Amino acid sequence: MSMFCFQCQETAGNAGCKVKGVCGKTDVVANLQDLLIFVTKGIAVWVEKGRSKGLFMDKETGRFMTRALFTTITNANFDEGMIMARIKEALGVRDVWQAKVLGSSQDCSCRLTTPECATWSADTDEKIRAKAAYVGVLTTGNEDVRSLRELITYGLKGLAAYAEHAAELGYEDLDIYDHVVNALTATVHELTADELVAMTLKTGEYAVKTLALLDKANTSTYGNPEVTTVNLGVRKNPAILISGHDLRDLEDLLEETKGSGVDVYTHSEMLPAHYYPKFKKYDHFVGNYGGSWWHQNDDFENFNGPILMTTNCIIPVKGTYLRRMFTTGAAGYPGAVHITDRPTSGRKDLAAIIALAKTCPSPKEIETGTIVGGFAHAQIMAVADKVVAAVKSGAIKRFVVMAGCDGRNKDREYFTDVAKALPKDAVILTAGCAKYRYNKLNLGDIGGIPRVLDAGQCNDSYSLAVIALKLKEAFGLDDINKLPISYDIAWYEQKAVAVLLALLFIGVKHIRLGPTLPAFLSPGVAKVLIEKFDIKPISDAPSDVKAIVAGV
Ligand code: SF4
Ligand code: SF3
Repeated sequence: MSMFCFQCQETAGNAGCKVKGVCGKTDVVANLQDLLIFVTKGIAVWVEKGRSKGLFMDKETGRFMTRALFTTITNANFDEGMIMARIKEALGVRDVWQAKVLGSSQDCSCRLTTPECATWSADTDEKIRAKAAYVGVLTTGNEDVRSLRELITYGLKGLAAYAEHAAELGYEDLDIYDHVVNALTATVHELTADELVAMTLKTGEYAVKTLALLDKANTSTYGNPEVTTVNLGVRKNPAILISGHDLRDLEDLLEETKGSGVDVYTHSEMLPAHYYPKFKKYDHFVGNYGGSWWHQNDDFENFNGPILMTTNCIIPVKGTYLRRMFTTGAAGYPGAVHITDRPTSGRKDLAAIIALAKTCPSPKEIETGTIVGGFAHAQIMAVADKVVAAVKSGAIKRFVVMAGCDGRNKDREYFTDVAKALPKDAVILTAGCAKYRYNKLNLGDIGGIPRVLDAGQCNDSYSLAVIALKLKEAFGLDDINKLPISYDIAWYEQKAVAVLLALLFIGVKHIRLGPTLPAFLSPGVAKVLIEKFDIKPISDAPSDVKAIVAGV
């Protein structure tokens, strides 16, 4: 075994990638990502110790930790050099904290232990690579403790991604960064299983808080999403395709391409950007191109112009488009040009991507037509009376939350089958790239309310929680689980883990999860989740639709 990773749904054999990632991550990159997490835990240890000496978290450290966690999320960064550089930076941040905490006495009077992640160091790439193979998931021997430590870590990776997007828009919360420290240190101290379960749920609470912060950042900056018809066709101009989740990067791109003759299209999780009022003013912001992330080999080849990957999900490049692919932020891919962070004021330097676009042919048309989205919480609340009346009259009998991720696994056809088989009085609430399994099916509407309500990116999952809580209020219910809402969640990467923990925190039970239950849940931990929250694996579409209709 040269690596071990089981953080995503596509892990080899639903057990663990041991030689190379199914995602395309090499063993070297996988191990370096483990080491980056290890050293980031070391930073957390010194911040925690610092509290007893009156030293507290600052924005730079919190931001560094969340960026480091985000870098290791599935399909964000495949670039060995970038991860190596980040490990060295992390060692530097950790050393500064260690020096501050120890002061001149070199004595830590606090009673907390000092695990190896807080003290190990290396001064060459060779030593870093050598250590990287020995700090991963399997260093925790007890299966249940390992499972809980990883569940917390993956929830944190998702939370960190959301925090990072909010921070890009100038919204940060030291309390969230402090939770990152608490949760990371919980994975290195010798805690009981009960204490780790409590920290898992606490991470769910902070996932809600972080999603709320991101919602505030997005809506304060770009306005509340509006119901919008998005074009799927193409124009004759040269163009840039932007993918991933970062709205600030899109804003920079739209501003920099203004008047240049270069059009901008969204791909995959960037689709919901069209719903924001502020982005509607750009007449060169043309539409959405292609499907969800795993179709990118075909979509990017056909697009003809440059592609900007702002975050996950990147897949291994096949074909000729690598010379047209750029990454930025936490994303990285060997051979793709990386656009550096924006200066303190101003925009990212996108000159290279725009210059390349001007030399490229216009995108090849792969489909035509439109899709409709923009049903985030403010829009739903604006028509809340209509929705409540439709439920009371029986026109809408059930809402089915089918949010989450898409993926390559063939079993994901289940989600298309469920969408098709649900009765005409059921409405699907979605967010995330899971929607691509059914958002082009034309499932119709109920009295003007579309049967697929897209709240946005996985980053907008907060909307689904707000909608559920508001409906609970509107119906005067004392328990969110009494609403006519079923949860049929598709997960793939760690942001979905954060969303799952957020749903558990707000009290949602009976969630169906698929296409498989996470491999990182040990039988013991899975049992706790099943007993406490009635989480269940998906079954087959006909059986699940029958159960959903019956409210089971
Ligand atoms: Fe395997 Fe997923 Fe880890 Fe990639 S991220 S190495 S596919 S478990
Ligand atoms: Fe998708 Fe990667 Fe999770 Fe944002 S783009 S939902 S998988």
